[in-house]
Amino acid sequence: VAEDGLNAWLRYAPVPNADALRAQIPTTLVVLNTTEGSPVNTAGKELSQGLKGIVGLRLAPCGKSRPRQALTVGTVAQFLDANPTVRFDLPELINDGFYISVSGGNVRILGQNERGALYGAFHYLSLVSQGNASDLVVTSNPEAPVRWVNQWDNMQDGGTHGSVERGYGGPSIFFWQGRIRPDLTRAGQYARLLASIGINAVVVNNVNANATLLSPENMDGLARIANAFRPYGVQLGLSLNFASPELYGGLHTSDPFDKSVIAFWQNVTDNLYSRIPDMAGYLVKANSEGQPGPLTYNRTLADGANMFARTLQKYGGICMFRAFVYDYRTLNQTLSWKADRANAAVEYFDKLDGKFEPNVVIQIKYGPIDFQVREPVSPLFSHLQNTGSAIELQITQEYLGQQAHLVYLAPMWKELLDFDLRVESKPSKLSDIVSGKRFNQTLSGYAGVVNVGMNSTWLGSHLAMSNLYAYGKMAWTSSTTPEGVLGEWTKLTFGHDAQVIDVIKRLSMASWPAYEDYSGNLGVQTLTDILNAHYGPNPGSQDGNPWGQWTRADAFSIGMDRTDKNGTGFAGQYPPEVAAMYEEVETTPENLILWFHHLPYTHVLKSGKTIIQHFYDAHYRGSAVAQTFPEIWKTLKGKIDQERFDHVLFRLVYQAGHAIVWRDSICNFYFNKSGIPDELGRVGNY
Ligand code: GCW
Repeated sequence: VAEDGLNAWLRYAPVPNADALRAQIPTTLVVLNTTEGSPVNTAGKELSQGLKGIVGLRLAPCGKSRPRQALTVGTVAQFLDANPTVRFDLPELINDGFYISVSGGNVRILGQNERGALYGAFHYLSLVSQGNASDLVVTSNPEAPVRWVNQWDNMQDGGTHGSVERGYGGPSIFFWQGRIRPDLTRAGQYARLLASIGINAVVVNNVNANATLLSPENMDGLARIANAFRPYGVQLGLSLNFASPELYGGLHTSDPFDKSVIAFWQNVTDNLYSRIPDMAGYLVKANSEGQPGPLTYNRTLADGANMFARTLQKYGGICMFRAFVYDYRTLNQTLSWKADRANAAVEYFDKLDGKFEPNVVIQIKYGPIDFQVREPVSPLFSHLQNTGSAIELQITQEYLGQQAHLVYLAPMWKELLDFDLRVESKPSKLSDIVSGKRFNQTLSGYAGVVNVGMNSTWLGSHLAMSNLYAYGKMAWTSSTTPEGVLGEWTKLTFGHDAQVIDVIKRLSMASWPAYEDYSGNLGVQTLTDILNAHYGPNPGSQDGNPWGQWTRADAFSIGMDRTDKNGTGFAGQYPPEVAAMYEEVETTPENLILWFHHLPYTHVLKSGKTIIQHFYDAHYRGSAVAQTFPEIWKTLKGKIDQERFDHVLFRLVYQAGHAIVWRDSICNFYFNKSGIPDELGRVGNY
């Protein structure tokens, strides 16, 4: 089971209609590139292994003469080379895209490039796993070229292991004792999972980066990680510490305009590319949360990003530059009603649009603060029209229950991606901005903070893996539906039993709304402990903290006034139509009302309830929903293996209990603040 956990949705378990399916699949496999380590060769191995597991078919490699019916995998170019006489309508494929045709006993899986061929093989196996192998034609292209994941892996954690910041699945699969692990088996297994959902790069180290990563020994180690990734078409990316010239290079400055600094970085890049010719590029967190950056030298963020980007250009590498820039030392809520961390990204980046090198992509967290249970879409997406952007999502559930709570995130992502920013009063869905379509950008896309670890479930929880699966699928096709992709994942992970699929759907689809209900509703932020753990209820920490994550709760009222007229002005950072909507209490969607407005607890919502009553009711409702989770799960006893059954049950029981802790601490806290008892007599001094 532990091993199956590692295989996640790639278990290749036998399907119920295996015999019928097997009869439809050719028995000869033609692999158009058999070079060991090439993605096409990997595709061939996956097909052999997969079809053996799923339908019990042993594919025979093709001999000298080609049979008339075969399963063929390779790139379009390789196929045309090998079959000069075959008449063939070329599919319209872009980079990484693939084409599958199943007809007349022939299966052709062709990629625009090698990686695309591998994606096609995984897609085909997924179709067979879901019980479908008959006549079909699929042409699939990714919406965006950047489909990366980020790992916040530290090289060392005082002890021996590399820890993972905000990681809940054990120590790093890459680092150990300040070095790269000698055994990188897990790195390869991770790349395999990622390739199967279309992810093309992994930034392996934490954005709070350690400069010692740049030692020759560690560069050699990074090359070994890249080698483990390469058969899966996954490229390696690196986070850099901006101050490395001083911290590691012995220079007296890290000023991006200093010649020796520029030479230092060019040398680093050259050394990396001599070892890893296909490196994806860099990720940089600068001038944020105490990290060094160009502003320290009175240079702009663009000056900083461009310095890295230029070193990468001759290699085709990308510099992902994070928009998560804020200086918490300047935030002091007692000084000003207008202070607002949410304003920072647009303030820093707006004037820089168009000043970035073409291989810079601005990586923007979905909301203006920090992975809260509900945030409005970051307005920065509407400001960068001449610069590529990528949305940063979090698969690891930092504020969202840290994998100890089931929270299926795809519904939240879908809402964000579907949001229309109405730039220049034209349709401007977030998904069309990050696909590059809306502003004609060639480099743009998705970055997901995943933070898997050595745990045999990867994320620490079996059910949490649906978030990773959905992330990849949505980054490929943003119109992917949360329910559809969940059903697919469940079939691949837990089998075809209709009841299993139904139960996991019920639990998962109910989970984000429930978590929002018991952790922080009406857009007030996740009312968690903001000071350190970001786990469990701590509404008291939501004000007076130095992180600028505030609710401004007092005895009478609550919420950040982010209006233009009275507040922090954040609402005014949106294009006019959206700004107008958020500016007024009446037109602000109620699930964000306290994000944008400071209102009395007695303010009456559209439901007729006061804000405080809504708080009480929502917290009771959400925790009641969580109470049903273990009971619903128990109906699956005997339907899935005992180990996974118990593992999930343990977490759901815990979640049910913790939801009550959440409910009671939040309700009591706001009762104590406001003195207003619950109309239903559940909260108050009775
Ligand atoms: O929300 C904060 C997290 C930090 C993280 C930071 C970031 C890696 O709590 O752990 O640092 O965001 O995204 O840079």
